[in-house]
Amino acid sequence: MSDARPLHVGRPNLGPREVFDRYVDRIYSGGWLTNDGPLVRELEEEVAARTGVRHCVAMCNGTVALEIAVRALGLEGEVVVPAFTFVATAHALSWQGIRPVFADVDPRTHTLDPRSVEAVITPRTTGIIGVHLWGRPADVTGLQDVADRHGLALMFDAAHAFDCTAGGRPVGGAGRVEVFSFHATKFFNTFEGGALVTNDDELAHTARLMRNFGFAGYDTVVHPGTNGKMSEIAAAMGLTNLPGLDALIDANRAVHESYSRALADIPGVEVLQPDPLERSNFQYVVAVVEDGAEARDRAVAALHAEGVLARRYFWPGVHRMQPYASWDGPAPSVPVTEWVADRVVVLPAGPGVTPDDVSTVRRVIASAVDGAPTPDRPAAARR
Ligand code: T4K
Repeated sequence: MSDARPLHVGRPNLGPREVFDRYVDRIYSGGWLTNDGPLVRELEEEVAARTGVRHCVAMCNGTVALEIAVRALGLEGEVVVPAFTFVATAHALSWQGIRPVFADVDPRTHTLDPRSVEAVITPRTTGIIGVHLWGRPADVTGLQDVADRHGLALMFDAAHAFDCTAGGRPVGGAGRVEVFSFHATKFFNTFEGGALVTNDDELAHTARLMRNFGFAGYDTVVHPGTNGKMSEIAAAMGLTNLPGLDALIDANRAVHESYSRALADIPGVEVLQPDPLERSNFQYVVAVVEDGAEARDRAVAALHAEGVLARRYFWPGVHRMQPYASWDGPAPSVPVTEWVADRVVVLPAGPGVTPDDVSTVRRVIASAVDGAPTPDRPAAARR
């Protein structure tokens, strides 16, 4: 590492402090802190415009937004989800008494494979949740086709995919509803936060009611609901960060390309590439160590020893996490998920990463996986 800066995944993208301060001044002078405040409304308008959808309903986090989306869609029984995702995708269902059924992912994209979805549909299935993992769009057309043929509701967990495209269109308008996370570690953050976006007027109306305990007026409750509201300070952070996103994508892309070049000559290590036909936010630099879990974990440990906090993510697959691992019945057949979960390492990314940092990461990984010529280990000495 080039200096004592922390080099880790999940470093927040922060807009200018003076802009944030101006929003804080507005909060202080208005005395309005939460409950559908003016900054939340402004953020919702901006997000809806940026994603090209009719409705954005801002929420306190992505998980609650997923839970509300699931309820607003009326899902029940079983819902198909990828086994390779963050656990919140499945928990948003089981938390509400719905059974997540795990399907496999495509090895090239790490997103839900429509053929695998089709294989696990039963008479109890009511929906499918695709995940745009790492910001790479799921196979929206293939999943919609499966959903249509079986009469299922399709929604997307777009937690990673703000400002990305799917089929050339901004992520946000596919399926019945899509859900973003604006967590601190995401491309676009509001400290904690999230949003449900949809072109369905009725669904948006229901989600707004559910977000606020089902209140339809001052003392009129028309629906069961929860507290999913975004606060004004969270919206202030969002409004501060939005204008910088285009520049952030450029900076993220440069770092992604730099890693891709640097790691290209390490046999058995590959940096996952975004779809060249889509816009990506390049928030995640995902390396795949083909030798398997042992080599991958060696690389992660060696990086940690150098102060580089790279992470394996979503290991060992959600189907192997509780409570799902203990559920009765045969274990889901998700070989690609298991292959990928054993091999993925997410590297520190973002504008703070320097060429020196990338060289360090390259040197450490090469040496740990024992597969590349490095200054201290020439090619001839390798196995
Ligand atoms: N669906 C998907 C596909 C998701 O990935 C997520 C969330 C959700 C749904 C649910 O959305 P939310 O309800 O979270 O809005 C993180 C996040 O907590 C979580 O938002 C995210 N996905 C998940 C993939 O990762 P951890 O376990 O990685 O967090 P933690 O505390 O270990 O931090 C990771 C790294 O980030 C560390 O290197 C430290 C750094 N960091 C973290 C925070 C919070 C900072 O530098 N500053 C910070 O403020 O979970």
